[in-house]
Amino acid sequence: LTMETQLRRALERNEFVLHYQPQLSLHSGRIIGMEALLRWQHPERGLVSPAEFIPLLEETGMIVAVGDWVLHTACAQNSAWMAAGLPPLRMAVNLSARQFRQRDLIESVNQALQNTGLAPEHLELEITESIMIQDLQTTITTLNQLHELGIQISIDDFGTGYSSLSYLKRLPINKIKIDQSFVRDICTDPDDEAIANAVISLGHNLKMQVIAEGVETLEQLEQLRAQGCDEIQGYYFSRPLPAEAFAQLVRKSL
Ligand code: G
Ligand code: G
Ligand code: MN
Ligand code: NA
Repeated sequence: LTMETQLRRALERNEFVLHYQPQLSLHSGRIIGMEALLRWQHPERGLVSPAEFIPLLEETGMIVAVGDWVLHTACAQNSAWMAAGLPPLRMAVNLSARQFRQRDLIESVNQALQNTGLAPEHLELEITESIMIQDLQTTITTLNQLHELGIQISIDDFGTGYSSLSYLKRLPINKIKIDQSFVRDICTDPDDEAIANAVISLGHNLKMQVIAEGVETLEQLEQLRAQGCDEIQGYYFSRPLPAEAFAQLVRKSL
């Protein structure tokens, strides 16, 4: 079977799963949200990373159907957790460029919220800088519509693409995610420390929150806290977890 056929079957056979990685506030020390990360539970190969199949989903356009499944599943899970008594958390979902450009994106997002009863402020959509530079006018319109729905918007992998600072000012962005490539050596490389400082100041001056990704050590956490970063995400606190393990971690940390 070709990979494409296998992926089509995976969706039909419900072989995709979401794992959830907690995001920690450096102000309160509490879990305030999570990022939904797609995995493929392959019958023979076990858990397959999205790095291996997202590019093909994008090429074939299947990312729209799979992305819809991700959106619905993540919203349903967040809604179920709240109904089960977990504190309100914000669920971040990755949007690929292709999904962002689909004509009925707003309708899909609205449907996901309606069908699951999730309040829009408990959903965050992660977009990349590449989205911002393609067809700016459409990007502005789409982001404004999402913002009007009450959804949070974050920029993923910030600093690795080609965003113009003037776009940041013109778009309704709530949060910047500092890419893990700048976090890795933040304690030893003065250039990375300077970049993180600049991104944190930029974000705060534009009234945005700043989260650092790929935090693997306490030293990195302390450094980021000292620099005024708002939130962290990374293996230091937790790897992405299956739903039940994530819920247990939240209950344990209450
Ligand atoms: O854990 P990690 O291997 O999960 O993710 C690898 C890459 O796949 C990252 O770039 C991440 O943004 C992307 N990714 C993970 N889940 C999704 C998803 O649901 N949709 C899209 N478009 N990308 C995802
Ligand atoms: O592209 P995006 O930022 O959405 O993808 C996040 C990716 O980073 C996922 O593959 C996720 O599993 C991975 N990740 C999350 N925390 C860490 C970490 O602390 N270290 C490393 N190396 N990767 C991480
Ligand atoms: Mn992401
Ligand atoms: Na990222």
